[in-house]
Amino acid sequence: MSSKAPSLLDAYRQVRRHSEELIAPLSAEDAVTQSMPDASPAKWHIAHTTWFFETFLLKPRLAGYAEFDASFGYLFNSYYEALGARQPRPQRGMLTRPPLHRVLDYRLHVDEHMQALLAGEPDAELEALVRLGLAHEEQHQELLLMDILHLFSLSPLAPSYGEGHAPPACGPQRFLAIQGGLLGIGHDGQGFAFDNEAPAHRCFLAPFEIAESLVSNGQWLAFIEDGGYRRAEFWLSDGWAKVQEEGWEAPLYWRRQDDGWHAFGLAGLRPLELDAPVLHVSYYEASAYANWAGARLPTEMEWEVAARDGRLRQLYDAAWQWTQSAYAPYPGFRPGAGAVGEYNGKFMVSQMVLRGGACITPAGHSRPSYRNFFHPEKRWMFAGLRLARDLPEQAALDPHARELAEDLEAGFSLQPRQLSPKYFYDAAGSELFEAICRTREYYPTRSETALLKRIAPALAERIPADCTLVEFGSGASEKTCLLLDAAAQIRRYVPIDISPAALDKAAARLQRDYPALRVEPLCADFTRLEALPPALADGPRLGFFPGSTIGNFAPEQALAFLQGAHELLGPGASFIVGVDLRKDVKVLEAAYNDAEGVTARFNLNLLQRINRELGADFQLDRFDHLAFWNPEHSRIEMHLVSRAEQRVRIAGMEYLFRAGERLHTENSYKYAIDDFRALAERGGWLVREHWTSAEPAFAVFRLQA
Ligand code: AVI
Repeated sequence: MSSKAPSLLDAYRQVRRHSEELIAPLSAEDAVTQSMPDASPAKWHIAHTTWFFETFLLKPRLAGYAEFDASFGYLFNSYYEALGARQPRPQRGMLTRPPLHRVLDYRLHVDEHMQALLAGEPDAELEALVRLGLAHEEQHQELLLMDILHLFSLSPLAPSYGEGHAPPACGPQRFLAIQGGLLGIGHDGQGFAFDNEAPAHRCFLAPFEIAESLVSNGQWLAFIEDGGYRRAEFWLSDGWAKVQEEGWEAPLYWRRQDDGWHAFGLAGLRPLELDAPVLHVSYYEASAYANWAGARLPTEMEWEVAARDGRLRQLYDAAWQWTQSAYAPYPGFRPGAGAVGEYNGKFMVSQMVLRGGACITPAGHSRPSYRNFFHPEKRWMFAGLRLARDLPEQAALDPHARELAEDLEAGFSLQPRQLSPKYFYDAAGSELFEAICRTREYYPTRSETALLKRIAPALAERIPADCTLVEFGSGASEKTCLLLDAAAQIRRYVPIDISPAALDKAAARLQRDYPALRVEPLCADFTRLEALPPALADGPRLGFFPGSTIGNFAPEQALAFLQGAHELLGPGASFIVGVDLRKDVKVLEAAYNDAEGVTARFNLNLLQRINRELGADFQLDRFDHLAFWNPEHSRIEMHLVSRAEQRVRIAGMEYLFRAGERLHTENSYKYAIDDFRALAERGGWLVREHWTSAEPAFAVFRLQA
């Protein structure tokens, strides 16, 4: 079997044959009766689609073509003003003449001549018109089935047209998050589309979520049972008026019988299938249902963006889906020249857009940009609905979470994605960091502690009386005791930390162990602190920044921090800074890849925190910890690596992580003595002294303002 797209002539033959197959189950009486002004008899549909080819293709383009019947222009013109007077639409059912067999002869006549027209290589304009004629005929194939169903629904015999047009069942009613932004919609000109789908253009969408499946009969039943058709609060004003006027109690073809609800369809009257999509509801009903369900209808732009996302079910094979968009031209829309320009353009008012496709839509007829449209009260189409909801605005978050959300949004828009390591230190993260410090491989804490013990007397000698000790990123304040034990002249202690839990715990312990000390904890991001509260820091000041936390800043940030600390601590202050030193790569890499996996848990805890604080859905087992030495930048880098392609929802946004994609979570710069000395001096400090620990080497600097 060839997988090639059919030639134009083959496509023509297939579409035309399908129309004839559709009328095969009908009697001559079925084919001529008009059940309401909106519907047309089947005979009229198959004549009108033939008239389209005769009028727009054969007459203007096939030399010597003789019109089949001069009266047919009046009988089978639908709405083209440019082509003159026509049979009024509500009276198409009066056309008992020509008889059906003459209409079928008309089809044969036109088909023969179309074959002659398409025998050569058609030019682009001819091909475009034929494709329009075929798409038009496919629309009428669907209309024919809609109209037959309406006709049969009025028959006391409840006839069956036939099997084979059932929609697929609704699946899980999950909502899928779609990231907003400036997004493209509309047809890009590749392949056939109707004029109303163009021009392609961009529109701004706020983040939203949209249901994976359509609303089911079962859900609709719950709406009915909850008084949905009797409670004005769910309805638009026009819709409520319509419900009263028409006495609507259920979708168009639902019938309440002694043994429960039934639905009439092309296969006849059947017990209601609860997991089938609801069909034959008006826009007004769809909108009322959405209100009742605490949701809304999507806009047509949202629908199209979501359809292109690839995760929605029942897009084209179940029911047309009402949108909350009024049918209007796209920016820059121009109708085609001549009578075909009347095809779509003149209907762009008072109708609502439906997207997707239905179980009676010919296969392959629709596409993501397809715009169907009907008046809001119409119900005989195969119309259903898919719900949408706004995603909570970031404003709903508390200020801390909002800051995280904003930093995350900014960092995740970079390539590679990144997030500041300051977010590691929630309560669990602070404890995990303490656990890292106890691992065999993580030497900085041990090296620095040993060094501080050794030099504490020397440091104490240089600490002035009545001094205030200000510690940046104090965490558990463990190394602080080494200074406090050696220098009783320290009167006040100001630990500054971003984690309230760690801060409270450490402050309480120090207050207990050093009753003469005034402990004044300050919960803050010390990189953003512009001044110390005056009451907290009178007298000489001593800054303390151990642990090589300065290594978590990029060199320019480290410089800014040193300058800021100079300002904050003020004239005459001293500053004790711990700095990890460059060394053997094996030692460095082992320190960030401990065998127990504590560092990995610390790294992954960042995702846990985002889940908790921003309602995100990271699955921790779908990311790996990665830490390695980057010699070019003289730093250890930590990342989280996505194990597979996955989507993560965070604070109303959705992020795609490709397999192997990294989230950069931390840098830990390692210095040479001279490099740090130069940096401190650029930061405005005098480097008074430095000491180096035993291997693995770590340095402590004493700076003077
Ligand atoms: C706090 N900071 C100095 C530690 C470091 O070594 O960069 C944080 C850390 N990250 C992984 N292990 C420890």
